[in-house]
Amino acid sequence: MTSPYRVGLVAMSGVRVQDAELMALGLTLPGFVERSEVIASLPSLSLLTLAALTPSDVELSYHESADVQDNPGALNGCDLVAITTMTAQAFEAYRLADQLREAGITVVMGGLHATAVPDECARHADAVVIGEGEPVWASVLDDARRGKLAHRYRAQGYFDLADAPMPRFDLLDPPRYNRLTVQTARGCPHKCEFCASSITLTPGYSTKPVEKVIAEVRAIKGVWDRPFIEFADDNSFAKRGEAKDLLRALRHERVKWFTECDVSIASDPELIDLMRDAGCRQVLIGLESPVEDGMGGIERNSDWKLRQVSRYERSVREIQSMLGHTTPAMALKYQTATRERDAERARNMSLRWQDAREAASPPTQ
Ligand code: B12
Ligand code: SF4
Repeated sequence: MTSPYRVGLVAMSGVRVQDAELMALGLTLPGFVERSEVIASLPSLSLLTLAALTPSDVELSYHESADVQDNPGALNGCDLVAITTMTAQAFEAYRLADQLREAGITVVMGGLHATAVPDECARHADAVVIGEGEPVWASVLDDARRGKLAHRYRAQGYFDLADAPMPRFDLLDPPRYNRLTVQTARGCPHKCEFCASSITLTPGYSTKPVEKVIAEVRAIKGVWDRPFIEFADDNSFAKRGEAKDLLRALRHERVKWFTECDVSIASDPELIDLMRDAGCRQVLIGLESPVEDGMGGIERNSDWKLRQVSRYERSVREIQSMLGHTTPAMALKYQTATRERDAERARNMSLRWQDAREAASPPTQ
């Protein structure tokens, strides 16, 4: 009898909050350090998704990088190891990949970092997957098993989230995580010049059908009674009608959740009411800068971000007052000679917003 083909999935989890320059300017990123303690343990939804698309005769194992980084021997029985990459942990991923290949294990890399710099990743992997994984993963495995692995794979066209498989949450050891993720939307209708997000994977904005999202939430509840869910979206709620349908359905699931969206929700009180009733406990909104200087041209479709800055403070207050529990965040863009002044203004604004947040009821999770 031949032994099964063994595939190890390695998630480069964890959080990186390191910018000595920003710290020297006095920025403390209010709320982020606390948030990072909660979320650092999130598992990799990309790998759980690929696992769902893996033929049943392949033996799968899921690993967090922290467990294998200094102990690559844990992956010794694998024929192939798939590593998901984020730029912040690229060097750790490369080191692990190099060690595995020296041990004769085939390494495949994919994810946002591999998509951004495939040539660099190719120096450390037998194959690099560029873009969305769903359309090509089965071919990667099939080719690898036949000894015909190509160096590059790139999805043709774009994956429709209506075809999304149920992620293999059952591969996880739930007690080690604080939250689990569900993706309700991929892409973003905006196009910010610095964005390394799922707009890198898809030029459009696609949403997952409501019934699929609810099925995933229920699957999570199957492994974890009272989960806290993080939506792995860049910009939830951009399609308002569908978003409201989802929120109405989510209300009955009685779960608490966090998501990322844009500041336009402030002008839709019905949406915010639905979010609150559906269990939203935190939203993270990328404001980029507290001042208009330097914001011009950031959003390439219509300078949408620049046009929002003057309303930021009011919008954040409105969202906080309606939602109750929120963690607004600024992804600050620092540039040129305005840095010192921006830092001062950001500090003031952050503190005022934090005051408002503290005045609201404390988050429950
Ligand atoms: C959840 C999340 C996290 C979780 C990650 C948990 C985990 N173990 O993966 C936590 C909270 C830990 C986290 C941390 C950080 N994150 Co984060 N995070 C996200 C978020 C919101 C969702 C990721 C996700 O699950 N997407 C859904 C899955 C299905 O999509 P995907 O991961 O892209 O995978 C698809 C393809 O890329 C591909 N694929 C992915 N991996 C692989 C592997 C193989 C082998 C193959 C074949 C294919 C493949 O197939 C998948 C299906 O199509 C994204 C934004 C986003 N929407 O992607 C930001 C995002 C990934 N994070 C980002 C950043 C900056 C960070 C931090 C640096 C923040 C910080 N300052 O600390 C840290 C760094 C973490 C690290 N270890 O390096 C950036 C990454 C930019 C970059 N170039 O890497 C993003 C894009 C947000 C943004 N807009 O800036 N994050
Ligand atoms: S609004 Fe956010 S997710 Fe959308 S393109 Fe800009 S930075 Fe990326």
